[in-house]
Amino acid sequence: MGPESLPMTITIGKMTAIVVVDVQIDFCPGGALPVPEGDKVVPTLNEYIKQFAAAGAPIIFTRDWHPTDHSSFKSQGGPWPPHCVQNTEGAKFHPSLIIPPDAQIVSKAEHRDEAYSFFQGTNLAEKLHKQIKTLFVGGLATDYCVKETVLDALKENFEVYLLEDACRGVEVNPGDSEMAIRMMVAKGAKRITLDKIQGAQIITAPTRPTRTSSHVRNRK
Ligand code: VGL
Ligand code: ZN
Repeated sequence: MGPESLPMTITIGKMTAIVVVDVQIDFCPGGALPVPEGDKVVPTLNEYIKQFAAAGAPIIFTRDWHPTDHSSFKSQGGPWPPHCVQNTEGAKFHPSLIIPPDAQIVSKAEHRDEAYSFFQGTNLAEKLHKQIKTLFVGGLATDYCVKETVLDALKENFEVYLLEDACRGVEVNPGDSEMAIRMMVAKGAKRITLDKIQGAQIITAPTRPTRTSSHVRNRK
């Protein structure tokens, strides 16, 4: 299947989760490790989040959550300025991000080792597989945590959609985000944008196995 062959029908329900990666103050303009236009993902992500909430689909937020002496910090010989230190202002989610009360929050890189993917160092894949088949992934940064999370999710045999209009990259080297997207797609991720989900009809499935799911169909 080529990248153009998106399925006509996208189903959103209990088996499809949205994963919002690291939309934290430190990764937004003015923060300690700002992603250019990082804050621009917020309004778009909020629209996705509302759609998933309306469908009763699981909503997961990841956060970079480092100790003060994290190995990725320059002071420890790593590549980055200190960022997303546990319990600091910069580690908080962007204030405009909608966080529904029943959302799951997953902290990562809590110990000294760097972990760009939220599957790293957790048994999350195993837990999620009990219920979830498909992950819709967006957030920050396209060329680090989003990329590693998507690639790990594909390795763990999830179906993965990249929210192409709701992610931004650090771009240490110009073109890094584009390259990251190409790699994710090459490994099997499908790109999707809000218009494919928004304005769609949410209907309750009539058959028993999917009874608790809502289906979102594109109006063609
Ligand atoms: C990230 C650099 C360092 C990310 C986290 O969330 O993409 N990037 N730590
Ligand atoms: Zn980090």
